[in-house]
Amino acid sequence: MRLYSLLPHFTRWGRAAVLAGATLLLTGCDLNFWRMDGHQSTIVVNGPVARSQLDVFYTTVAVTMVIFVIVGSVLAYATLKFRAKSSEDEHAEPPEQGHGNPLIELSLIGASVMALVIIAIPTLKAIWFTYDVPAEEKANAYEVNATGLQWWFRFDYPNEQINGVGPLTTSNELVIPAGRPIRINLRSNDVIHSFWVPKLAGKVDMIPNRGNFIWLQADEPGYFWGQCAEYCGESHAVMRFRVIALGPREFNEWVGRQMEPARTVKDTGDQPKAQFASYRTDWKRNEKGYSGKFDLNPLDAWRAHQEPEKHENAALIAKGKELFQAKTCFSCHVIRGHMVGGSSAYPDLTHVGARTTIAAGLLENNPEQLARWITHPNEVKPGNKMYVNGYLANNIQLTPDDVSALVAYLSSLK
Ligand code: HEC
Ligand SMILES: [Cu+2]
Repeated sequence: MRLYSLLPHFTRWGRAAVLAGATLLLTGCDLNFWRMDGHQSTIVVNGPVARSQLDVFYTTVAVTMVIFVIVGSVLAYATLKFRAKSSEDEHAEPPEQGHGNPLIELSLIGASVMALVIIAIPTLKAIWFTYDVPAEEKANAYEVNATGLQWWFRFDYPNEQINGVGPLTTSNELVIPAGRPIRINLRSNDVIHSFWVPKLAGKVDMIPNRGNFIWLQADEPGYFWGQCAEYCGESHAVMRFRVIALGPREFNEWVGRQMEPARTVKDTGDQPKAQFASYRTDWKRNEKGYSGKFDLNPLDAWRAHQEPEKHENAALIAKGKELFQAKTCFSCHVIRGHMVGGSSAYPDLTHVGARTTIAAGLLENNPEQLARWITHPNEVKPGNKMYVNGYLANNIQLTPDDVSALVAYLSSLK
């Protein structure tokens, strides 16, 4: 209470007013704070499942507010009316004690039951509604598989089969069609994780050896923040993901691009010599390096990310591709069409350049952050399997030139 003692000349109310004013000043500039519209808000929502859960929340708040006001008023009335008004009152004998009033007690029981029923009806309706896609919408639902792995998410699209390969696979950014119910099968590869996109739906656990599912729907195209919501080990707090909802045509175009094998940049002779020559590779832990702020709105930033860079250095990219094999990266990561190797236990990088984030929604996907990730994976994300099973086990060492080439290659994989 240091702050309090700095304000000795104010009355109690004066101090309270000063503190309230300071709080307002500190938070007041952030409009989203007052609208309660953070990235992971459950109050400003964008889909029918989250909305039905929000309705239950408001119903409960309304009922408990009524109880609060009634009980609070009775308490205030009794406290004021029967307080000791003089020093004589203070030493007086307590008044004669009553022993219950059946009418009041029965009414209180009745009122409690009523309150519970008022909360139970919308709660049960919401449990039914959020459990599975409504029957009349089933035919229109789109199916996706989401798997939790320490500490990232894999997404498979069983409806989009690639000849001789299997379902389309991506990681950490789940792209869905807006306006359609999405039924997501939830799986885990190791420990219990939990799938949570607050603006679209409440959380459901991903449990090893057990099939769980969730459904959700985005009202409109948008960019949504998600998070693993079950403690799952060292880097649980940075096990994030994104959901990108697109209109039907844009979604189909995205699927079309993703089904293609990895992109190869042709040498046209007029490309710059060294494009990504100067990243910092000396990142230290906890350094600020990613931002929650976007120049564009996040969905437009995602769209811009789908396009190849204007000036690509084909020679550097080709060198990066060689290094990806030489440094054993390919033994974990699939880059479909470029090299044989990798497994579904590690993120598929066939189109990694077209994502807005890397390392499970933790870092913005730009050359600096890519360089940071591949030079210091363990400092960015303690204990992660890329470091433990790859960098440590295979003793991967990268020179600054290697980093430039690998970053150019990864960025070109649109
Ligand atoms: C032992 C297997 C393994 C090796 C070897 C490996 N990685 Fe990874 N990589 C992973 C894992 C696991 C992740 C996910 C880490 C996380 O987010 O927790 C990952 C994530 C990534 C990502 C981010 C993917 C995304 O969708 O967010 C990039 C880029 C990447 N690795 C590049 C490389 C490069 C370049 C090399 C070689 C220098 C390499 N990896 C070697 C296992 C490996
Ligand atoms: Cu998790």
